[in-house]
Amino acid sequence: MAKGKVIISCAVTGAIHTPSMSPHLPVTADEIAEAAIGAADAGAAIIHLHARNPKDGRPDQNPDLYEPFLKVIKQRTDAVLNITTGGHPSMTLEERLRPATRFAPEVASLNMGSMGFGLFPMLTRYKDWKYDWEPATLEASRDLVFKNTYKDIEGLLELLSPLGTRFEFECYDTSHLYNLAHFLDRGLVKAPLFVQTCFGILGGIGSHPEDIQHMKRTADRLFGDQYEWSVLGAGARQMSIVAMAASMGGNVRVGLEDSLWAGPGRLAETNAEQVATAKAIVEGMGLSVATPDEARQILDLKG
Ligand code: KMH
Ligand code: ZN
Repeated sequence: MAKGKVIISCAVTGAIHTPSMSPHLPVTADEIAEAAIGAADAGAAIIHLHARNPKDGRPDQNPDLYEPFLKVIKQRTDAVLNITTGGHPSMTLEERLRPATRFAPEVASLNMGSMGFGLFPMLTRYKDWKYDWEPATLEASRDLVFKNTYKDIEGLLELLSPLGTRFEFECYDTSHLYNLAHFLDRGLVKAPLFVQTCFGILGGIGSHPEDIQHMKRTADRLFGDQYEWSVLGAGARQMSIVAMAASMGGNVRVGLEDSLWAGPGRLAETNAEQVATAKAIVEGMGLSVATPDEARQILDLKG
């Protein structure tokens, strides 16, 4: 594979942002499909997907809600589809695994450790926003553990690896990189590892440039040439993290799951807009963006 190919992933809706935070957050199957197709057309090779209940926008892991948008996205793009197994931190593991188990996607996310998951700063930081599903979800979030024990991770690998699904290993701090190295040592995961380092989630590492360098250095030391590095930045620093990682040889993830913003005080109107910005940053550095088939080759996906 030619050097300098950057894989752009786009996470189009996620489970954390709520409809009242942005009118542009995709909620229905049609909206999620349109968002994904727009992102793929704009240059995203991988689309990371969650479903929501169309009635109120809550994250929902009912596979029947995934089916219609998966079908349309497959018909209209050749993007690599990546289904969440994280769901929402308040869901049970069994619930979280239902869609990936049913659809055996090329890629599924795999969260590499348990952590506090701070949803509540949204309310205090953004005073005009309300958390749509309070009090239960917001109050519960103060006491919430995003549970990803060694047993959970092992069970997930045993369930999905035989289906040919490979993983976006979501690592929110250096401890998660060490957890991944542990599974590599035990032969339960195999290279090339697609390591998604996540910055700026309360409960994980921050989004300072030194945090990004530290995660990259640690991953380099643990995995050498056995991994592909990607970054995602939660919130307003999304694009500066894209720029920094691309300049350091990384792949990037954008999308409304991780940030609602297109610029200071300006909401992104589409996922495609963020993908186009990321692509311009990458190409402005003289690098080029990987096609879905190039991403398949780089990450050794089943296709
Ligand atoms: N929004 C990311 C920081 C998952 O879907 O498995 C977390 C995520 C988890 O993407
Ligand atoms: Zn996700």
